[in-house]
Amino acid sequence: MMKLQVAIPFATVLSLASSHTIFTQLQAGSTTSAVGVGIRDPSYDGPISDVTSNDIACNGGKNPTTATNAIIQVQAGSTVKAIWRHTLTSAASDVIDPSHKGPVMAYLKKVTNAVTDPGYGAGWFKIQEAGLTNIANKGEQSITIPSCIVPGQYLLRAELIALHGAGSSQGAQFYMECAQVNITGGTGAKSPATVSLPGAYKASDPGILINIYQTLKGYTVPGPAVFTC
Ligand SMILES: *[C@@H]1O[C@H](CO)[C@@H](O)[C@H](O)[C@H]1NC(C)=O
Ligand SMILES: [Cu+2]
Repeated sequence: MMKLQVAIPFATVLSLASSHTIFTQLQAGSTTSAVGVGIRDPSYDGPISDVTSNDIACNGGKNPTTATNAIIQVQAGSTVKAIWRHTLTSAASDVIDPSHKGPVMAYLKKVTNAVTDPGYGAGWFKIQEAGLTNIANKGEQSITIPSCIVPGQYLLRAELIALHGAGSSQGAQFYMECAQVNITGGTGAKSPATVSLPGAYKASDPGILINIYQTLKGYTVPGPAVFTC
């Protein structure tokens, strides 16, 4: 729970369909993945609005995603960056329309095969969240990979929720993509509690059904608590 005072200019109510966003690249160590390499990117940048859909896990379905055989190597304990862009070809200056205010989050799911696992279902745990700050920082979302999880293949799901239309049911816009990662160096000392996607969110959650065009006394980020070692 965060105490925030949020003032949003009235003009930003006029959001455009063209103002969506995609998690296009992952920076891990000194390497930044090329667009579409190791991340299941959709060609269309539109949101998912139904939290009960399988598409809430790794997109796809409504916005078909492109498969990739690449797996991105990630060091446990390191901080990686999910890079968000308006479209697959947008420059760093074009992240998202400023009207799209809301939280960012990151989840991991341990999988046997990061290339073929469909993503949806049980096994997800949250490793990062940032309240209502949205996408400051030129679209770079910093995510620290826990040092105490078991090494191996995971899906890394970065998510941004835009709340400009969230005052009505199914008005929140969920943007997410899954990166296919191989985490090395984890101690395996802890086993995170997990949730299912779909399942972890309800359309009526206070962080999902919310009118942000008012002075907010606080904001409750949806989903489970962040796992820490
Ligand atoms: C994951 O990393 C380990 C340790 O470096 C390596 O042995 C293994 O081949 C990697 N697996 C994949 C799928 O990249
Ligand atoms: Cu949008």
